[in-house]
Amino acid sequence: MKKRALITGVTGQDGSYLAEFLLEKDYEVYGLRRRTSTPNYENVARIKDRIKWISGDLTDLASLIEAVRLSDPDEVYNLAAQSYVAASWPQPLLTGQITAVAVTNMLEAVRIMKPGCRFYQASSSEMFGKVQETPQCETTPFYPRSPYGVAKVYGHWITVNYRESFNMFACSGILFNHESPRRGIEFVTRKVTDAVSRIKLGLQNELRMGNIDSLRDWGFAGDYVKAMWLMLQQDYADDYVISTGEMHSVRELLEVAFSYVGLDYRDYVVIDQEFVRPAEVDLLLGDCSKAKQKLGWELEVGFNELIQMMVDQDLLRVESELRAVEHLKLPI
Ligand code: NDP
Ligand code: GDR
Repeated sequence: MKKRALITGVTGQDGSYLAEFLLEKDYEVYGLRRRTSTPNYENVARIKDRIKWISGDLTDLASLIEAVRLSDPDEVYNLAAQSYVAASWPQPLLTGQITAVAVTNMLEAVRIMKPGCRFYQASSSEMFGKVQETPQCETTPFYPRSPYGVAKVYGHWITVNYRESFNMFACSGILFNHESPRRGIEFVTRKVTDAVSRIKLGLQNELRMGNIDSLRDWGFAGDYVKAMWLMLQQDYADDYVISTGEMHSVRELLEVAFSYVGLDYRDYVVIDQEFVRPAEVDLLLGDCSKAKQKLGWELEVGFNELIQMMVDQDLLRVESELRAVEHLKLPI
């Protein structure tokens, strides 16, 4: 019998990598997708036909109950969220509904329909916010600095609470920033690698940025989804920090990305208050020794390699967009 997994947020960065990983492991993969006027399958294009699609929204409990009934899953990965920190100030209530309260919807759907199923909650290093110690590990107190961070703290504790109240196999992965060529274009790594490609190809001549002194622990999304799966293969449900244990500033990110194509970021970057946040998380650095020890998890892609991979992919994409535009200009 094939194992069955239900993934929420499957069209996002992590969902797409996780779906590929589970399909390789011969899982039947069910993907929850919210209805939109123009569906976007870009991240899952290569595996779209191998995913069993279920329509639903994290804020609609009835649709989640139906999703669990239809998929009858062995494992549920709850990755859906309003995940962009900067958007959580202008949309704090929406962020609270999707990123916080809707975690209870998903847990309730599982508790009602399939309480024996294993559950993964996508928690975040943003919960550490104004960090109380460095590096941050599973026991570091939370001090969130954005409506998004506050929402994730709720999602984290409700997952722990369902584990303790109903004896559910519910795990919370406290993942530090992880990136890839599939990262949403607004997030800082992708914003930079996309801009570097456009500047290199003569389509853009400046890059407007917020606080370039903040420090992050950036890893590769493809490595991080393996940790999600490993958490659900253990004998006991638990919570784990997943990180690289290395910290780099946004400024270093700019240096690596621009110098990779032979440019100096100082010639192009303009600081713009529009991208400075009302409250900042100055630094994040994870200690993932528990995951290494108990899950045997290891990362494969380092910081420079990650950023260069993203620049390479953006260059290819922007070049092919350019070719398409040139093609359209040809006389017919
Ligand atoms: P993305 O923003 O790329 O993906 C979010 C996904 O959630 C999308 O598929 C989106 O669908 C879906 N979604 C949003 N709202 C709803 C809703 N109301 N109902 C159903 N689906 C919805 O996020 P990532 O892949 O980067 O992150 C995955 C999870 O991990 C998120 O919960 C994020 O907060 C968390 N996280 C991410 C980290 C990172 O560095 N990437 C670090 C730590 C935690 P649509 O395509 O329609 O927009
Ligand atoms: P983050 O990621 O907030 O850490 O949340 P993001 O890439 O948006 O920001 C990282 C840091 O870069 C600084 N920054 C800018 N950020 C953006 N987006 N745009 C800019 O122009 C810019 N200039 C400077 C930010 O201020 C910040 O310090 C990500 C998300 O994936 C969350 O869902 C996840 O939970 C956390 O990582 C861990």
